[in-house]
Amino acid sequence: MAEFQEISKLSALHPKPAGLVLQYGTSGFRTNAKQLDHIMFRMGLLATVRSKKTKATIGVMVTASHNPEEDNGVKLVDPMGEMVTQDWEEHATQLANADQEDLLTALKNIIEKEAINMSQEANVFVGKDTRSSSASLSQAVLDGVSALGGHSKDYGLVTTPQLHYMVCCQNTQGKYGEATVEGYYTKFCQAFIQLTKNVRITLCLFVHLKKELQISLNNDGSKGRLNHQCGADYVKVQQKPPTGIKINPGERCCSFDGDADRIVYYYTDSEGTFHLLDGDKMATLISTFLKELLTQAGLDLKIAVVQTAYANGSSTHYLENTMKVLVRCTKTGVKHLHHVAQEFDVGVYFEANGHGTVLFSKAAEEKIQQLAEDTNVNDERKKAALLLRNTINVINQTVGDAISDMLLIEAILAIKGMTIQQWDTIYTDLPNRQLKVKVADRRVIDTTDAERRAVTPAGLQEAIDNLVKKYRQARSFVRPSGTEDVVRVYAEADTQSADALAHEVSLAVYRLAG
Ligand code: NG1
Ligand code: ZN
Repeated sequence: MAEFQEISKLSALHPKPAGLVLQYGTSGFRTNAKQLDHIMFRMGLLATVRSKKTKATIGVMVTASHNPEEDNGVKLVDPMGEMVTQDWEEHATQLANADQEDLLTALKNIIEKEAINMSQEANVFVGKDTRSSSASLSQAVLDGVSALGGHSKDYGLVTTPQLHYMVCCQNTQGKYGEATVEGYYTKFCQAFIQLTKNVRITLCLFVHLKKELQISLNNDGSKGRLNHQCGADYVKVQQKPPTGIKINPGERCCSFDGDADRIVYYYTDSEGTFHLLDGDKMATLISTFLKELLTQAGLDLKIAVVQTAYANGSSTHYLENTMKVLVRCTKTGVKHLHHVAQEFDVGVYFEANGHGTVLFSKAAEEKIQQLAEDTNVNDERKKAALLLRNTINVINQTVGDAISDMLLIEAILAIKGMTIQQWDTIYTDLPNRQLKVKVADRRVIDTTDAERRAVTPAGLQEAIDNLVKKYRQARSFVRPSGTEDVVRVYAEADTQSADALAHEVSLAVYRLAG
């Protein structure tokens, strides 16, 4: 077939370095940008085939998120804006690792296995981050799409959540919004104005809310290296503000990661102490707000918070025991959280590192909508239903989105008349520490119970249990990272002795898995 000839010709321009093996992990392919040209071309091919299979538009995002500037990566976005399925992750790995001369065979295998109708039209949306390598790498994706005769739309510089949003809008015939960057900003900004406008009407007697949302931008990609001593990951892991940013006491700050799907808040107090408000604090604020509104609206909808093992123990304790909210723990990686959140009417999910959003079931959205339009309900119920409806509109339900999360948090703080300090004191984080350990093969560590216990190597879990016993309110676990060649160690305890516990557990990892 003509398209296969085109692939042979074009793939020679994107050759695979001999011996390179990469795996489609929790966040797609991610490694040094120099090794990715052939991967991008091949993901262009795969996205085209996926589009033919689903008869829908597929997204390809070129980014390495929070990784250093010299890395890059690629992720595929499925029709409703969700991550691709497990089977297709495996196809991606197969295609990526096929030797140059076996590429066509590998592609044909996928086409056959999935019974793809090759005459079906294909559409692929492509986006990229601000890394210097992203321009040529996204061009390689576009080459892959055109090699198979697919149509592509290059959105250029966009955030990951914007691309997810665009794909979802396109495949729902505009029901979710308009599939343009302008459409994205219009939708979420209008929802924010609507949400806070209602507040002004009801609370203007008590609180002076006549303020616009004033934002001052730093490290916006116009200069400096992406994520270098800044960004959500830096702030969260280092537990300090980005280098070179002047923060006045009590000033509300937030940091996004390299592709703006993560956000963390922070401030420094009058003594100069740094305070971080991470994904757990956001999940708590948002779920409390939603639970109160659901109660006021008299809506019997099941709300749950989905976390990972990295969630601070204090947050879980507060949610379960004070807020009486159902909490579920899953494996690391947004797709796991997303799936569990879909089981509830209202599923609030956040990774501690600030990646998260809220999902509303179709039934929940309908009930809220009906109540908001019902003329026979009392004012309190109606007001709550309207707030809920506007809250839904400000949330990007396709994926965790730093911009949309920021607007939601800002709206909630404004509605509740809360300062960042008051939000921070809802519960106190247990001191904690994350460390990375380099071992020969991190896959020797296998885990269970949502990654909270190590099954292999023998003796490791027992060693961790014995170390944890020496500390109060302590917890520690280890797992192989899905995005870096390291083992991650997490520890928390009642004091900053969590640092010592993390260190001791790291030594046990060296000893037993090194
Ligand atoms: P790994 O490298 O598997 O720990 C990291 C984050 C995840 C997730 C992915 C994707 C931590 C501890 N892990 O995964 O939460 O965000 O990157 O970007 O923050
Ligand atoms: Zn990211």
